[in-house]
Amino acid sequence: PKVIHLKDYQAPEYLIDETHLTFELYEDRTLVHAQLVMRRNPERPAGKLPPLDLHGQELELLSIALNDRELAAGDYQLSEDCLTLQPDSDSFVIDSSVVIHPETNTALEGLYKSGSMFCTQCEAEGFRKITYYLDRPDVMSKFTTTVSAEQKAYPVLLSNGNPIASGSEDNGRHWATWEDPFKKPAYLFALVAGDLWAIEDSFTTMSGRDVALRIYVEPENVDKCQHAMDSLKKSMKWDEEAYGREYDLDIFMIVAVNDFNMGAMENKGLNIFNSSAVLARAETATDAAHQRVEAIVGHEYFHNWSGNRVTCRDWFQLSLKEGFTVFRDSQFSADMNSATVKRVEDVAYLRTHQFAEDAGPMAHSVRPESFIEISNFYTLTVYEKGAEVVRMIQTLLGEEGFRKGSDLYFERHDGQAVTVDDFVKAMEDANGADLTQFKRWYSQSGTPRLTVSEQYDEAAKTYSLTFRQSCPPTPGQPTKEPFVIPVKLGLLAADGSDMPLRLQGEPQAAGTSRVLAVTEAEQTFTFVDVAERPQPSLLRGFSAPVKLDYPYSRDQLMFLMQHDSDGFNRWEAGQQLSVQVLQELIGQHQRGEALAMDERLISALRTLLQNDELDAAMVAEMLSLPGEAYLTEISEVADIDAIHAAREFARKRIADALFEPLWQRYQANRETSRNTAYVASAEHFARRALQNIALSYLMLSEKAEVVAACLEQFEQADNMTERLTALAVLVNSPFEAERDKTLQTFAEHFKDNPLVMDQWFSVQAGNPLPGGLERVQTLMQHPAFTLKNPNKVRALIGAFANQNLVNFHRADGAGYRFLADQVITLNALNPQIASRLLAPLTRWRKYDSARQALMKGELERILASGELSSDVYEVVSKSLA
Ligand code: HT7
Ligand code: ZN
Repeated sequence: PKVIHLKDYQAPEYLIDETHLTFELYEDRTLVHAQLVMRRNPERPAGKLPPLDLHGQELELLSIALNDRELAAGDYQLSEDCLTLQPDSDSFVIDSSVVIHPETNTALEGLYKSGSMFCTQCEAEGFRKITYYLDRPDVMSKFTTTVSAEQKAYPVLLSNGNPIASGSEDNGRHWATWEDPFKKPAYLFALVAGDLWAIEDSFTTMSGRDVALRIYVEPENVDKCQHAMDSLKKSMKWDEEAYGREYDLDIFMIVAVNDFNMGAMENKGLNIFNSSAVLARAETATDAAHQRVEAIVGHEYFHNWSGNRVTCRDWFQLSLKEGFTVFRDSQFSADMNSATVKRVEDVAYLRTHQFAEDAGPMAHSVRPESFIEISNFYTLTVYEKGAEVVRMIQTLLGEEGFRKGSDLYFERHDGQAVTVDDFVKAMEDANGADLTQFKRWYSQSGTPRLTVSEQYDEAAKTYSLTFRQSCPPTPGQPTKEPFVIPVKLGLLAADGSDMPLRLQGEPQAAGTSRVLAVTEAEQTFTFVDVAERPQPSLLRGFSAPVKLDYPYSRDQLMFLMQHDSDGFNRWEAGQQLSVQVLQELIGQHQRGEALAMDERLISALRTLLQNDELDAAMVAEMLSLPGEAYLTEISEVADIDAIHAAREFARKRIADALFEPLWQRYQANRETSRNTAYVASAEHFARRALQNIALSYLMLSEKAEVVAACLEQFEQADNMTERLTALAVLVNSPFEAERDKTLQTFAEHFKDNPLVMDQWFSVQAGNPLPGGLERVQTLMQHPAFTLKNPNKVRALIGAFANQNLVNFHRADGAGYRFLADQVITLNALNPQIASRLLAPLTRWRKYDSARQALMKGELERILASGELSSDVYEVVSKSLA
């Protein structure tokens, strides 16, 4: 397979000014006619006309013409992924007709069928499976699209832009033409045809234009779209207020499809969504699902500027749109809900999953240098770390400076395909800043470690913090240069108040929380006028994606948990305390000692539970112990069984010691839930989060009154958040009869709702009790399961391999063998899903030598299993290198 390098980038030889497409959709084939109005790229060297290489894959060519002259077989060359011909003038028109087969397309890339509807997914390189084209993001064209299909089965025909004409034919077919006035790359093309219903609304933009809003779904889902519509309107308003960005077409459409490889796609004016990212109502979707819908609707909408109006020059620049847009959607979610809870969730996710990626064989920089298959680079590094990099730019420039930079970026590059350098340059130019060294965050992979030591001089009243940064080697990058690390910090006095901060050389104190830019491998900052020895609160709000190393004692952490004025760092202190306590338990388990837990963790949690004034959502977050995956990530060699035993022991100790306050908070909150209709808002999410984590602890007591309360919640709740938690805690409990009954009742009730059945699969896939693999194998035979639907694969197999660590890492390797078997099957059906699914096997270096051998053995078996897709080949071969 071919490796593509960023250093080899060249601008295209030809441009496509206009693209006119006609689709004739039939049940057994689709005909695609494309007319491309092309010209030579004036930015390329003049001289002899170079050959034109059009991308194309899995296309059956019917005809091709150059300037109306039909070409014969000898006039062009065809290979597996390219059609080459020789233009004879600077401007010309290409007409082609091809046959494609959406009805057998299980890869869900290009044009495919999801149930009875036709839909597309063209990012990153799916358009070449639709027609011969320059399928690269720096070729931007104006599209006109006509779709024709049988009227009865496909009453709704959609594409990008505005509808300009439609009509019926006398053979039972009809057609519609759409015109998109904005130039766009092919990856933003979309087409949908189906029997769909829509909910409609409208939005008046800041300049007073009315935009029609439509969400299209299958008829049975039309009652589950209101939350997405509300989220869309909030997103449109927020982008005007926060970034000054106004929507530009007369219509904005979202279509929900059941079969989709990712969450959603920002096609111009016609977003296509995984139904799991659109449909949400109290009875069928949890609070987390409601928040996910809001975030993804926002994310895709925000792409209209950060991605569509200003797009990427090439796929190495993917984070230009994805990192920036994730940052924008995180700001949006923070503004719509609790900002601290959002930050806590994002950081916990980043540290568990992106840090693991950065330490593994697929580690790459935010702007990768090379790839074999671009689909493999829609990663946590490009998305989440990319968003952290943008956040650091904002931290360094300040909110106002950042907004000046984003305004300049959008204004300067509207209608262009640009690079990460252009983004940073706009930030620099708008602020007179120099971000040259900062840009190492885009080119160096790996997670930096920041080690901090302190020195207090009582006589001089000075306090010095010394920062040492290093970054471990990653594939292809044995050594690293120092990063610019913004460290937001405060110093706490013994009474818990924030001290004024004055650095040596400064005329006066400036605030009580400030950002230091650490730029050298080792650097000391000295504060003066420090009246007493302070407790440092470091990296407030997680101001940089680094591993912070500071020797906090448990008493210091308890102090920070109570007093830090930074909400994020209060949570962080609790997490660090829990990590210390859990690591001690893990050690005891490994040495075969009786487990004994440091009771200070319990007293800290008791204080939290007894304080009614605290935000319930934060209390819920602080009651949640670090997950097994995070404990794995921070272990040198992860001992899954010890991690699981230690964590379960701690949970049981907390449950026993805090039974009373947990029971009291549970009952009070459940009472409110009983008396309040479901509302999808931050305050109600918070109450239910606390109620549900309390229930999960209380069930460990195995008391009859708790089981009864759990069953009451399962049976009486008016919403999925409460019902699913009750089901999950029963599934993970020893109460077999209740477990089987509730599982059965749930499945009977929701058998016709695929998204709810996904949750039913996930709850069981994550059950850590022995026999997990056999349960998953049995569930694969369930009529609601199919390997052809990515949501089902993620819900059952993905949840098993990523969340059920004790069962997946079974010592006999059966979990690994099972996963490898699924990857081999999926490789032929859906390569993108296959390659994502195999990620847990790539982390083999984290485990003991016996497990390492078993995991590597399965990777080798995949490699030898026959013809591999480029997706699977790249991940497997890099993991074994
Ligand atoms: N920009 C979208 C990426 C995407 C995608 C990429 C590869 C294969 C399938 C895909 N579906 C969507 C989604 C986003 O980040 O907004
Ligand atoms: Zn995106």
